[in-house]
Amino acid sequence: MNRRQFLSSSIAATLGLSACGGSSSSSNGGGGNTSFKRPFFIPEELTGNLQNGRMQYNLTLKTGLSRFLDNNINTATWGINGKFLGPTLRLKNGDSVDIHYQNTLPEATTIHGHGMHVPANMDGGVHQIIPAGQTWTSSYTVNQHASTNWYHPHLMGKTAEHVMHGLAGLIIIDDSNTETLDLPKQYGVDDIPVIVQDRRFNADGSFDYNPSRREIMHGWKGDTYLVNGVIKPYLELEAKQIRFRILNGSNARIYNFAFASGRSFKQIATDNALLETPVELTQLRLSPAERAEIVVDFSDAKGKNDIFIDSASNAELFKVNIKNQDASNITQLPNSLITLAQLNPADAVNTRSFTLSGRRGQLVINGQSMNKTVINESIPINNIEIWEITNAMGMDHNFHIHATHFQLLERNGSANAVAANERGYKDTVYIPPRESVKVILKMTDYADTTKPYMYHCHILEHEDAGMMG
Ligand SMILES: [Cu+2]
Repeated sequence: MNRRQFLSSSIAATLGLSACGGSSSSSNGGGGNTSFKRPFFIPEELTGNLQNGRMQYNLTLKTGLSRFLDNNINTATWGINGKFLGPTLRLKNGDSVDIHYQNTLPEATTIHGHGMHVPANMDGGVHQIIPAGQTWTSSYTVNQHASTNWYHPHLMGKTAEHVMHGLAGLIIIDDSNTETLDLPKQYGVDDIPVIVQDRRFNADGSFDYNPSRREIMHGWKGDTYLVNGVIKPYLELEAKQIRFRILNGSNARIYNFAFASGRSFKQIATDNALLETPVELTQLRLSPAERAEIVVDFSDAKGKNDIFIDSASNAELFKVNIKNQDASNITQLPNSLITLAQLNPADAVNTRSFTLSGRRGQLVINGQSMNKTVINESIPINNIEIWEITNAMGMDHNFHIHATHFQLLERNGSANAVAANERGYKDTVYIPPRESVKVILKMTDYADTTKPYMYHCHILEHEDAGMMG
């Protein structure tokens, strides 16, 4: 691997230096002749081992060599229990779990449970460092709705680089409500995990990740797309309703997911819970770290195929081949999925404002750059609060809050501007240039006066450049 190019100086250091030149990227043309030749990869499902009443999950962070490209070239990567990405952790609401992260990598990192409602010292944020050679255990009792969450590094100043290496995996939470619903739920068969990321490759096969100052400011974007770590795979499916659990696992790219045919689909879940009712869409926008579960009805498509695309960049992501035979275990998507407890703005006792902006070459929130030793905001437990978040810049940002979900009240001062598929539980929200959002939230269960949670832009280069508190 070309470590000099890949392991570039930290994002913050790059921003502090004068602007560096253009990237030395040598594009492989978005996967070129690898198109739809490789099977879709389904990450292993880890259901845990019961020990003394607690479910145990053993994860090993390690280096590996992955084969993304066609020309027998290896790419040095990091993975969890494998070469690239990690297994899907399957947790049940109410279970007590111990997730053991053994770090066999050459350097320290952290692993954050994104979307998980857990105590601050179990969150895996910038303060829960796992030194090289050591194991850190995240212990908690699962206490939230069924949802598709994920785990990824959160080391201050190094998150973008560590995720780029390959550290990420899904956490699927199940609960009793969701189990009773007639939803596709056979993992890897009609319930398909979809982690979408973008990369660039050097001629020697190594990842090319050496963001310039400009790329840090505008968000680093690759020219080649990976779906669960595979370039343009194909997926064989039965002609019936199929559920996709989609994670935008990219550093900065914002996707508009769609089918090449224009086929419509129903979104059934946002970041942290099912939607109350399915929302029909033909385009699904996800900014980095956002998740969506969708159900696509292929019962009319026996023997046909379709391509899942990013209509924002016109990229083909993967192909679905629908089997030319009758489907088994058919499901019928219900019209009513869940009743979500709604927070009432009239009950809010506090309003906070967060302005995302640039200052003297730094990316800041309320004028301040992330400082590990500063607690920027103290939120009383069970306070209902409204947070107004403004993107004061002419570039994309999003906003992620640890510890709890929120509900979107307004975009640019208008409740009507909140799309139907955003009216659910969220932990990350896209804020277009010069726009604002208003969300309502309540921190519950895990008061801690010393160990903080984070809030930040989830464009990883921005987060590493200080846009975090
Ligand atoms: Cu940002």
